[in-house]
Amino acid sequence: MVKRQNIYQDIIKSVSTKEKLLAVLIDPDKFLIENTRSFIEKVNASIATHVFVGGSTVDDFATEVLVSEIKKNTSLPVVLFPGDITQITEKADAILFLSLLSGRNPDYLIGKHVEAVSKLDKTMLEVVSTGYILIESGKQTAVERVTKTKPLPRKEIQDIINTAKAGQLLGMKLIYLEAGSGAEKALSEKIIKSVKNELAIPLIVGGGIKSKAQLEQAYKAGADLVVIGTAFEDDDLFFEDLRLIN
Ligand code: 1GP
Repeated sequence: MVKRQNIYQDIIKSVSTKEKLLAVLIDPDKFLIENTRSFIEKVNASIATHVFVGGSTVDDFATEVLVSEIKKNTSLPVVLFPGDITQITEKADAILFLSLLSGRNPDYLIGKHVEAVSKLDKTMLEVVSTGYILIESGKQTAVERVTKTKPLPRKEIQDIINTAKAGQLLGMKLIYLEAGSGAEKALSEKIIKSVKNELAIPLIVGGGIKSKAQLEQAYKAGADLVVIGTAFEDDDLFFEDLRLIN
């Protein structure tokens, strides 16, 4: 099986040429498989550069079935954003190997990663080590509930910066600042800018982004890749705002 193994390098290249990236996040738990084709057609016609697949709680095999369907309909890279090891499937191109740096639950810092190794060894997935940082966003999010961890307070900017830098010093390849799916408040420009200024590795930002204006604000503040899920689930017309021009 020949697989793309350059997804991370492509992100690095985009950062150096200042090309901004957008991932559409599909949660297998909330998505009807029969809608895949029409949904992915809209993704293909938009400025999206990646499809992320994952959720906090997903039925076994739902991810594999969905990823296979997505791959049939797009040439965009499909990246796993797993809430659990049951969501690992070789049908995708890459996996964000997420360590929840904002929390102090050893399972989500290293435990599940050890469990994942024998599964990953059987795949050709590109594994991208990612420091995942959950930031308080107005209400409890699924990540908080499932991982039984507390998000970092929004006001503790230095703590957020230090957490991201610790991830970088540990050799992680990406930092993902997360407000949580369906967050009431997306991350502020100040948080994104402060972290970006101190980081040498690419910065992913997600959670609660519902408009083109918010997307542009996140890019302007320094996000290299933005992840949007709920806004596409709630409003198909949102794709119209993000159509590829040309
Ligand atoms: C969630 O960051 C992603 O993990 C996307 O969040 O669903 O709020 O767009 P939304």
